[in-house]
Amino acid sequence: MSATFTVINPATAQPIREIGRASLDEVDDAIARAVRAQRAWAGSAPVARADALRAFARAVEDHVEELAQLEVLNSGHPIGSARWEAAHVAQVLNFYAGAPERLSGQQIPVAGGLDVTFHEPYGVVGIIVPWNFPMTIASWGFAPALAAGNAVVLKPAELTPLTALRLGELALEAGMPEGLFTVVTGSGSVVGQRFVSHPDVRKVVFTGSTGVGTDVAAGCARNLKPVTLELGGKSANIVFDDADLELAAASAPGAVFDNAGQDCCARSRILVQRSVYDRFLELLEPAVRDWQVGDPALESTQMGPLISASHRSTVASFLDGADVAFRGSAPEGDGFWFAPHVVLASPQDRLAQEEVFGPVVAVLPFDDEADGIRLANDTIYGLAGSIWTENLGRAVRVSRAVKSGVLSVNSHSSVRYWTPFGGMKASGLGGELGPDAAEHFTETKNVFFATDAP
Ligand code: TXE
Repeated sequence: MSATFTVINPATAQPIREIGRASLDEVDDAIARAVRAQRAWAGSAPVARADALRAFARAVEDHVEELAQLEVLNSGHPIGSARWEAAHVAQVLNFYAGAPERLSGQQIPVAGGLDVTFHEPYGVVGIIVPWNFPMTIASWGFAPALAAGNAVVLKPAELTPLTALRLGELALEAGMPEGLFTVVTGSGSVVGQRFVSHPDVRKVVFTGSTGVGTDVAAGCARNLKPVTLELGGKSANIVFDDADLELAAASAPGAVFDNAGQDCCARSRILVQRSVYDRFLELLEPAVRDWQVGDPALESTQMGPLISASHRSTVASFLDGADVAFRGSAPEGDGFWFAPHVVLASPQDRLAQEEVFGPVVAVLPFDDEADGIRLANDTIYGLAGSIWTENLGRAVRVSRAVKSGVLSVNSHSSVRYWTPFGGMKASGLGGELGPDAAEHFTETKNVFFATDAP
């Protein structure tokens, strides 16, 4: 096996850099250093950990432009999105910097003594990150894990390691202890699997495909190791006939074509009530044609290329035999470009069931509220979704009935780090973000102190 892999710019198909492929021994070394660093970190004063995380956040803030430019180069994200992502990492760090001083246990009334609980860190946490949002998804794991007193070993995706590597450097530059947060590059089968099998990694956080996530969970089960899974999605954008159709249609492209559809929350099925189906498609067409696909370095660009040539082939395969209603545009030439497509589909079509992870949206009609809910729930996934209606009662009923972890009414809300995020069904296990995420990186210890005189 080669000791390096080549990172490619997806907008030009040109190589950018060679990155080391860690061996098993190198992974084990990083874990051993993490074990040592964690002991000192967990033993330090809560305020010291809070200050260290705030210093890390400031270092990220000071390098937002550099991180954003790296993401444009490595992932083809439009510069506006990439700046948002880099700033988001700093915000996530700042938010969880409050956690060390707030991880309070309980005092539980008992006879003959005092009973208290402690939130003990796991020790070393292994975080496995996909290529679609390299910085943000990494931070959702490492910020609360560090805040709770753990050390972190982080494996970025082979395709997109550059921002994670830079974040690892910035942590050290900001004064975080050596070994506490280590970015280990390499393959999933070596580095990722070692996080699963190594006895000193006490929790794993995995974001990626449902297939690999299931294997990771099975491996963690064999080692009795807790695991958080953020997996695929086939989220529904449900448009009722009483909705503000203009707004629903104007916002629909952003909800699925953002990041070229390579978003676990992409609203990749638009379910439209039959009575407004034709009108909605009329309104959607100009919005899709106006969607700006091109050079990610330009401020005006809304969508860049797909991540790789092989991923482009996978996305293209979904269009075999599909009924394309209309499409947007994309540049010609080098780079892994793919135009946005709107496809008319039936509920059992592959396009209506499987995650495309590209700029292809399936539109399906439904008859009434019950039919819309049935269709929304008619996939193995349950991550996100949007509901468009002016009827308050319906908004409440439908948002309770759709089996998804993150829903939005009359908008397509993006992730807010201070609110919980996580999927149901095949979209995941356990949650991330929100007020309780640091606690997810601890286990509760209960201690009884006898007070009765002997
Ligand atoms: O994901 P993988 P890939 C979906 C999406 C996409 C498909 C494939 O449909 O087209 O998955 O993407 C590491 N043990 N999503 O191939 O393979 C791997 O190195 C431990 C949806 O990138 O799941 C990478 O760091 N780790 C999703 C990470 O797991 C292993 C986001 C994800 O890789 C491993 C990404 C193993 N055996 C892809 N094999 C979403 N919905 O957000 C691989 N890895």
